[in-house]
Amino acid sequence: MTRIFSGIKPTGHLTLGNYLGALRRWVEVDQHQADALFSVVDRHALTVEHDPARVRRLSRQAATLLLAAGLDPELCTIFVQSHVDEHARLSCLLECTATDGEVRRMIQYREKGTQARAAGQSVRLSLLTYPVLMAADILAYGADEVPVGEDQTQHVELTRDLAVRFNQRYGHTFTVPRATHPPVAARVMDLQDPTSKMGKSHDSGAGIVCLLDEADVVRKKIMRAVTDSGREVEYDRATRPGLANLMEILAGCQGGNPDDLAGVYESYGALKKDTAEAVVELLRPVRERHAELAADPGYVDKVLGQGAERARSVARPTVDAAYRAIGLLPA
Ligand code: AQP
Repeated sequence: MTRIFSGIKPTGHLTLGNYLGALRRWVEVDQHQADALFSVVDRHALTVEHDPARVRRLSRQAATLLLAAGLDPELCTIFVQSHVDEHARLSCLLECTATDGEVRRMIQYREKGTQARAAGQSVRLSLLTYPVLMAADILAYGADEVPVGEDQTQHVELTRDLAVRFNQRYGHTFTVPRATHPPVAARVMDLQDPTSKMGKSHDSGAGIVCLLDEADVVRKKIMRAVTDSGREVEYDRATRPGLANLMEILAGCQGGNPDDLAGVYESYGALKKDTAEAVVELLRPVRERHAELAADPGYVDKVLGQGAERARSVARPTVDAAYRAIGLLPA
């Protein structure tokens, strides 16, 4: 059976980008067709300036939202990364497999490092090594597939390179995984700056739709989305990124194709209105279920406890094998 691993960072409130780019497919497809493991990757949230209480709160909220969106602990494994030591154990071996040059090339490291310096903050060493920890997250589980948004493609490529290198040097230990992306809305853009990704840790609150935003807030954000001064509703990501983003969001909500929306709308206003209503309807059940689950934290804890136990049992043999293969004396 295909094994799938993917994760979500508790660096902010989960967004429509997380939902359309990753979470929805985990719920609708992956958990039914594969042995799927989904993790709140909390150690990744420590790679930038953070507030401990906020990370704890967001980790619980992210886990609750995974369940609210429809992940079923009877069908898949849901857990918190820091509850499973195998990630850290493997990460240190992969740091001895990766090179300084290849991790410095990662786009996210360069972008976030620049942002931190511009804000007068120091750049944490963990920001540089974060893709290696992500590789450990994936390789520890022998994942065949990693369903992610397009922004994670480079990190999954690095994971593949590390798996191949380790296997060649020390003998076959890891499955070489591949990234998979949703057919539409694999990269939802910020509504106020449609040339940047809608990211949960980004500054522009008005450009980001959060899964827990009230319906009226969602409507307001979408109605105020930046578009261009043209009139025709055409789909062209390169020249009309704001419009294309709205068309992708609407197509993503409806399970259609953004090209098919060209010619359907006579004005940007009408497109925005339908997009807003589609998003409100998409998120309504998630918000309602989240409210129920948030009132029962004991249930969420139980799911996470059982998930961590299963994750450990899957990861341990592979990580032990990697320790032996690389030359460490068995305990
Ligand atoms: N805008 C997006 N469009 C499509 N997919 C997206 N994903 C994230 N943003 C979009 C996908 O959601 C999964 C979890 O994402 P994450 O937690 O790793 O990253 P994030 O939400 O992008 O959070 P940050 O903190 O704002 O991240 P940075 O600043 O590092 O980009 C992934 O599958 C991701 O592809």
